[in-house]
Amino acid sequence: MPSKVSLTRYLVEQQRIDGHIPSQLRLLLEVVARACKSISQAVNKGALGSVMGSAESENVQGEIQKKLDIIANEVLIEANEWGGHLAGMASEEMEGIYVVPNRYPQGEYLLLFDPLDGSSNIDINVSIGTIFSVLKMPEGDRGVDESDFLQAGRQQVAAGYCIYGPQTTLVLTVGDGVAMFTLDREQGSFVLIEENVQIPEDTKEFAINMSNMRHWDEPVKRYVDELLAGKDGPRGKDFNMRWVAAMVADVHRILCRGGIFMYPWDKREPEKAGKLRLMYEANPMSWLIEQAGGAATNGKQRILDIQPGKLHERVSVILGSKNEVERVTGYHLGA
Ligand code: FBP
Repeated sequence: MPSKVSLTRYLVEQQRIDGHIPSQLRLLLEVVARACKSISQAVNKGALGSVMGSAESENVQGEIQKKLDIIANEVLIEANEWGGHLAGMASEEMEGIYVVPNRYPQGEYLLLFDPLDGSSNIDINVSIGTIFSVLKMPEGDRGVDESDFLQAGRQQVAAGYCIYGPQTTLVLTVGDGVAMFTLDREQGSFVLIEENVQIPEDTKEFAINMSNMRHWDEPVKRYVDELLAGKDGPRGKDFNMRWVAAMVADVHRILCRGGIFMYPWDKREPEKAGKLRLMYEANPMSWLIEQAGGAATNGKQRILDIQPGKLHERVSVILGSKNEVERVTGYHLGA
């Protein structure tokens, strides 16, 4: 690999050499990356930039928004509005879709994002991130509405996240494996640090919010009990637990060293399929995990095959090292 490969060069090669992506998608991803760079600067400033704390307003999920949730949302909307590559956008922080004004030619793509995932970590200086998913605008469709966005995760043409932690790292797939880029603050550009990321099929590390144990369904309870029983139990080996309470950070750890992440359905809100959102949390993360050799289910089926019914739909999430995901999914299917 040549000395320093910038994100731009990587995407140009994906377009020109490998023909994986059209120029419009390359340019769109560069706009998203630039927006993440601005968000990273705001996050990095913290209290010095008076961006900490709540915004006294609620989002469509009924959650109190953080100031940074709103700032990140605006940065992504404004950056992508003028790019000309998009027909519309959807965000965790917006009830309805955002239609790119028709003073721009209608773009070929739809962008969905969680502008700042892990909001509960914002005020305590723990990793947070932006998660995004790109879909094609249905052929010949003039004018955008919510139904255009309701495509199964397997139809994504790009997916990724940018984690704002000790480093700012962008992780991306366009269907040709997973690549990681770290922001070189001196140069102001993302530099390739790893290509063809692979997740080990087995692991000794699991991530779940254990405080919800009494609310879990039997298959999850059985699976976690066996992990906790360690080498004296049916699994015959010890497991360690991690929980950052930011999906972007827990998934990044799994892409770096393996593991299983679970936010399953539980009895607290039985009418909801889960806590996390299908379109701009579970789908992009599931495609990244699969592109890195892992697996992602809702306990019963492959998340990328779920046909969405509404924009802010929730889903039970089990993803990571293949053999562990298949085991807990098997427990749900009565194996
Ligand atoms: P948002 O912060 O975008 O609403 O995401 C939800 C989330 O923070 C996930 O990132 C994380 O995995 C989960 O909720 C943590 O939930 P809990 O607070 O129950 O541990």
